[in-house]
Amino acid sequence: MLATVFETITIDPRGRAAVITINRPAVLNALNRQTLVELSQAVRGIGLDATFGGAIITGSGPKAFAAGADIKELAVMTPIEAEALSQQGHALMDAIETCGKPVIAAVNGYALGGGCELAMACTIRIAAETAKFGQPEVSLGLIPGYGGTQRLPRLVGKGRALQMILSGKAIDAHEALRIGLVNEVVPAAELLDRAAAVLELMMANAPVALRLAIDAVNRGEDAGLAAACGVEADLFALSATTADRTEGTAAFLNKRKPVFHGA
Ligand code: CO8
Repeated sequence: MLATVFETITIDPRGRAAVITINRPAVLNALNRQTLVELSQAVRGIGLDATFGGAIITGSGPKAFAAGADIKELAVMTPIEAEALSQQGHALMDAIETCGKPVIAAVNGYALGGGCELAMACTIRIAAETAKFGQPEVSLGLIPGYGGTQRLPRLVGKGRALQMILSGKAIDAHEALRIGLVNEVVPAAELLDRAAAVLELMMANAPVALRLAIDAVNRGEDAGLAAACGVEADLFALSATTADRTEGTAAFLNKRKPVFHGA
């Protein structure tokens, strides 16, 4: 189990899921340096902890998932500090993408700037009807710095991404669904239950296969088709070495439920 004590986030087990809640409601869960560090530690810890099969990231309070990087810090940073902070944010997003387990963003309100970038680094996004998404950095004289200029076009296409990034205007949850920024929109009261149910469906499958499938999608994303299919073939071969493959195929052929051990 994760033993670390956190100040800006909480972690609550919910079955095999770890629910990570960003807990700075007075500033709409703005992501300061400490929050980035704590989220990174939490995600890495969950990735290595066999008691957890996946995670949900959400925000405390009814208003915000995360209203961006903490503007108090952005107001005074030097360019060198800005680069370090940007790299720290990238390290967090990378930790989420490579933790080997599904991580669902349960977006309960504002997901702006770094908050939108955090949601985009998650495996999938489920939004409350009240959620809002945006990259308002240009209104502050900045540009997105936690991967937004790269992940947003990959998710919604270049034109829509540039419209959001250059206008700085937020879109609502239904528009986010329409353009492919989120996977589902649900009533706010049902958000956590729905995220947990979707994660449960994923976690019922073979853990190593989940890890390899996430890896195949992420590593193939920027490669040409032939190279990406090469990555897939290698990881497919790796999946064929697992006890879970033996169990999963035997269970199907014997018309019973598989019991996976993640090996
Ligand atoms: N940082 C710090 N404090 C914040 C932030 C933030 N991002 N967002 C809200 N707060 C604070 C407010 O200052 C306010 O504090 P106080 O009560 O002390 O005045 C409190 O939270 C409540 O906020 P509001 O009163 O403004 O609440 P409203 O309901 O009126 O408005 C909004 C909600 C629309 C979300 C509004 O708060 C807002 O526009 N927030 C800023 C959104 C924004 O611009 N986010 C992008 C930040 S830039 C960024 O994320 C860059 C990421 C990459 C960084 C790379 C590092 C180098």
